Amino acid sequence: QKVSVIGLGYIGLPTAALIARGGAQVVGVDVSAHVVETVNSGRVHIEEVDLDGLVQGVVSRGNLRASLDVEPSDVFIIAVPTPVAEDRAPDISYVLKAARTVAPVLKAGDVVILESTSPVGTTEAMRDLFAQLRPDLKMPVQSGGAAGDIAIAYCPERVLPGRILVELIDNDRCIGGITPRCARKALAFYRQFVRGQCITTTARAAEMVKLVENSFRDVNIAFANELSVIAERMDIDVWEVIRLANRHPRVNILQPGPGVGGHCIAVDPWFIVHGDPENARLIRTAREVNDGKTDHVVARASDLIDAFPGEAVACLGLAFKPNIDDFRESPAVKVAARLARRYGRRIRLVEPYAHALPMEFAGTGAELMDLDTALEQCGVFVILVDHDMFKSVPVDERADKAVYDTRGIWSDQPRRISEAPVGRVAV
Ligand code: SAJ
Repeated sequence: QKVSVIGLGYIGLPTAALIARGGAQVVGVDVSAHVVETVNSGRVHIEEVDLDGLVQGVVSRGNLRASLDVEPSDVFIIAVPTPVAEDRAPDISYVLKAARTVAPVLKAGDVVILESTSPVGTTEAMRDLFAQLRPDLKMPVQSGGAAGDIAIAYCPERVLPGRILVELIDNDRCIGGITPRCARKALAFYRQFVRGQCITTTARAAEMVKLVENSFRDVNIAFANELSVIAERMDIDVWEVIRLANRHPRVNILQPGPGVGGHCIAVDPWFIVHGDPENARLIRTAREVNDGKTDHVVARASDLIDAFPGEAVACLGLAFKPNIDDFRESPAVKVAARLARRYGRRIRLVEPYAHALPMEFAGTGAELMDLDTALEQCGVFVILVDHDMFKSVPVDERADKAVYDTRGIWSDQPRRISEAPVGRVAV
């Protein structure tokens, strides 16, 4: 069996490597010559637990190779980006571009699977493009149940960065076929390497499932973020309220923070909103609440910094979530960069996972600093990420600090009275 994976990113490369480990001949296709060269030399261009060893092994055994060009195969997996445009409209141009490169090499019996997070209808759009480019092949059609010469399916991934290789195998998969026969053919393929349950449905439903999963999380985080703003006004500890409310057997509130980051949860809900703007009211509001939380944190942190003029400010954490080195789309970077632009040299960035100053801070005067030095030199602390390293600072080492804690990790922090004439600052 020969499998081509189009797009060697965070999903495509681990997927290609896992299938190759199972013994298939896998070709990873990417538009970047750098990515192709890196993979062909047995190395990786992305950080993911255990991925380097796996890629090195399958490349050296000859099961995985990378190429700039698409070749004839039995199975094609498309895993390319689907960003949102400035106007929040989903951009499926990379999917259609990938489909255009696959079309010329398609033959009867092939299976084409789209894995990219996509707005509802994208798999059908891909089918229509194939039909246009390859009139010699019979395409699967849902109504009437025509079998088609090729099988086309949608199968979203739902892996968590940092656990990708484990979750690719263990997570349940939802496999949506353009027709039931398409779904069955894709199912037979995934069963070879997925240990979780594989459940078939329609392509449209599977597309929606992926969007719904991340929107569900976004809405729930928005609930926690909205609560945190209300509780702050009422001078109540939101984390205590959530902890106590979660003792109810049917309540499970998530954690507030400085906003929602990453490449999925803050993006995918817009695909639903764009699909039905009139009815997707809660989903849109959740996005606005979560983005608004970042603005709120900047304003409140600025109040605190202004209350202690002349003191150095430590921003703890830049990653988009705890204990990882991924800074893309990170609300912590957004907050710290805005503070750095405003307060310049007063801002110190404490991020054990950063080796260099991220470009957002260039020219601001802000600098990277380790935690111990920050504890010695800074009077004001803005906690943006709940890295384990920050959680473990004992209270006696920070009792004299003024703290704005967006993650609720220093719940025993005593309040510090402002020395500035603005009066007492609730921190
Ligand atoms: N966050 C909070 N409070 C919480 C939980 C998360 O503020 O209680 C924030 C995080 O700090 C982070 C953001 O949300 O900034 C997203 O983090 P995450 O851990 O919720 O999710 P991701 O983006 O790493 O991965 C998500 C996962 N989706 C779901 O949990 C529904 C993952 O399974 C998906 O595969 C991934 O999106 C994706 O690629 O779609």
